Amino acid sequence: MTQFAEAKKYIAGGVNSPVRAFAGVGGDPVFFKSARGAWVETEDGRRLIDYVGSWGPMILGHAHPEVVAAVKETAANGLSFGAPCTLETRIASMICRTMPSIERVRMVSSGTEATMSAIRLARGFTGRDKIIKFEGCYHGHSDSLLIKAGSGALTLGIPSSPGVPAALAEHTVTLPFNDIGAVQQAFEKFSEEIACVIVEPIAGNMNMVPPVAGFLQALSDACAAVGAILVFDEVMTGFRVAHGGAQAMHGISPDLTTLGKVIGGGMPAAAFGGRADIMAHLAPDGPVYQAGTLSGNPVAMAAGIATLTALQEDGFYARLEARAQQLTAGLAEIAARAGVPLATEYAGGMFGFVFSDDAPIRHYSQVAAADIGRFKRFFHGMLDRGIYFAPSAFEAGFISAAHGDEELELTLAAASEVLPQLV
Ligand code: KE4
Repeated sequence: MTQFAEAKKYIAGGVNSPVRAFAGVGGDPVFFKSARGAWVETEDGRRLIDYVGSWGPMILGHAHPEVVAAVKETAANGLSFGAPCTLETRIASMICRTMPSIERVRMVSSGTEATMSAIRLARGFTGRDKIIKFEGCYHGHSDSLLIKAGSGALTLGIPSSPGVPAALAEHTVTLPFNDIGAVQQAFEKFSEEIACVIVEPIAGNMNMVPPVAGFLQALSDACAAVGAILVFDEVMTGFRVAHGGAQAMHGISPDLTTLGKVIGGGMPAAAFGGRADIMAHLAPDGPVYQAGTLSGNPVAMAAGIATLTALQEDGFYARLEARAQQLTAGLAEIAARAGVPLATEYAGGMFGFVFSDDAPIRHYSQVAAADIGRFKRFFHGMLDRGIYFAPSAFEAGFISAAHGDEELELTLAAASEVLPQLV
């Protein structure tokens, strides 16, 4: 019996998160046994170069010695207290000092918790119900965010999953990402009904799609004009595309920010934070309730602190971005030589590639229209040669500080064999 079949006997769908099941690429998922640096060892004895990095957290590479040591040392002193500890204050100060828009922060255990809580806080602070999100952006699986556009962009949302009440979906308006006109129309129509806008400032859940010039500023201006809250979901981009995240890269100060992935260094930790006057509405100081047994867990904090400390190293992000540029330029060059249309993107340690001749990719519709069949063949061709990309055409990829010349050379050598087969 395969490991996947065994898993399916007990775990719904055989996985604890759907994207891991390989439904986006076909075949059975790879079971990982161990990981170190840029490499993973699989249960069936293979070594793979990993460009998923646990979907973003492993920015230093897997099993980084300083992170593992911090976890071991902290765990030996107790795994969870359910009481304040100074490790929470320490990581909070690191976050606030790195992202000046975050004047106060609250630690939670997942990105979903962070965005769900930020939405509730924005609704509680403004006394309004409507929220605006963007097609192709993913913010975790809380009810108000599992919503797709209704019949038209400006119609009220409809659930994108069973189990989400229509009555709740109606408070979410889903707009096309990077469409400034649609944002302006929505604000004209809903104006002071809008509690907040939530956006991935660089989208990483429709492959990788950067904001067009003026888009983020337009969101900031529109929110300010009607007293709505601008929420940057930086669960993926925070400490990933730049030390200060996408907000530092694009020079926009959101009212609230959500973080996750990198700040936990692989342990369950996420956060939301922002303007002190908004955060003052959060229990216990204010009426908006939010809580969590393992929020600020000392072991997770220790992993996050060790990670955020290591990435403060001089030139860390310049080296990371140079690798991402080298990888994507190499893939683009090989694809061009082979006559295979491939659009690539990168920002800091995050990258994307889409099999499309419609570059640059700036809209979800372009990703949806790309050649998914080619992506699947590329994914498996590379996996057969020991290179592990995200098992979905709608995900971004991640470079770590442990990806060096050897990993890039092996990756591009494999691509030189696979891409010409896709013509
Ligand atoms: P989590 O609840 O999975 O920790 O975070 C949700 C989330 C929120 N915001 C953004 C921008 C995110 O990318 C995510 C989660 N990202 C996915 C991968 N694109 C996690 C992988 C998975 O679902 O298994």
